[in-house]
Amino acid sequence: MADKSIATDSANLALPKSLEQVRITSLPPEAYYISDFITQEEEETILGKIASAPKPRWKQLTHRRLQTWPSDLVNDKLMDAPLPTWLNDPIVPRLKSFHISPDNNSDIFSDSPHQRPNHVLINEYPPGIGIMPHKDGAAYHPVVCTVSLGASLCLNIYKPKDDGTLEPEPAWRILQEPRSLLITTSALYHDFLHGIADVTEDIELSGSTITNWDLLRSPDEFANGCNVRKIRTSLTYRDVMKVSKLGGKLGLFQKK
Ligand SMILES: O=C(O)CCC(=O)C(=O)O
Repeated sequence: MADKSIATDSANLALPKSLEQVRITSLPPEAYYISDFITQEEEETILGKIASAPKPRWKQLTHRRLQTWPSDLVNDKLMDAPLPTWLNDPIVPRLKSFHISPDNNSDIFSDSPHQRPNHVLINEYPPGIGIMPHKDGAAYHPVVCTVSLGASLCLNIYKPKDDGTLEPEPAWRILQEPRSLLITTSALYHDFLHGIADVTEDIELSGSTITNWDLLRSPDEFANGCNVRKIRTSLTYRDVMKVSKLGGKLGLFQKK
C-alpha cells in the first residue's frame, strides 16, 4: 500500500492518491471505499462531540435518533450557516484532497453548487435497527460521503424493478467498518436504492457476497462470516443545492 498512497495531512493516515485506487469496481458507477479515513483519536473526538450535543439537537424517530447540522431542510432548502468546526475539520478538507483519478485533478465536490458539503446528517443505529431502502432525492447534489463510527454494518443496495417495486434481496452489500468513508454518486445515487437491514447480526459475509471485501481494513475480523452489530453512528456529508442566505443573516434555524 505504501507506494500507492500518500498521507495528505498531519494525521499520519495512508490515504489514497486518487479515488480510482479505491473504487468498488463491482458496483454500478460510482462508489469508493476508504477503510482508514479518520484515526481512532479523531473518531473518539467526534463521538464525544455528538454525545455532548444539547438534547434538543436529537430528533427521536421510532427506533433510531438523528442530528442534522447546521439545521433541518425546509422545503428542500438549507438556511445558510457554517458546519461546526468539529464536523468540518478534519473531514471536509480531507474529502476535498482526493483527486478523482491520476489524470483528473478535480475533487469529488468540484461540480457541486458549493464545491463542498454544507450539510451533515448524524444517524445512530442500535443493534437490530436499520433504515428502509430509499433514494436520497433531489435536494442534494448527487455525491454522498458517509463516515462510519463505532462499529461495522452492511449497507444494502437494491435495484428497482420496472414496475417500481423492489427486488426482495439486495443486489449488493457494502460492509462499512468504523472510521471508513464510503462515497456514492452518479447512477448509484440516481437509479438504485440503499438501506440497512433491521438485524442484530450481518451474516454470510465473504469475498463473494460483500462487494468491497478487497478494500476492507480487517477482512479477517469477519472470517466466520458474521458481524455482530453494536451501536454504529454515521455522518452523511452532502451538498444541499438550494441555500437561503436570509437564515444566516437573521440567525434563524441555528440551534446551538
Ligand atoms: O447511515 C447510513 O449509512 C445511511 C444513511 C442514509 O441512508 C440516509 O440518511 O439517507
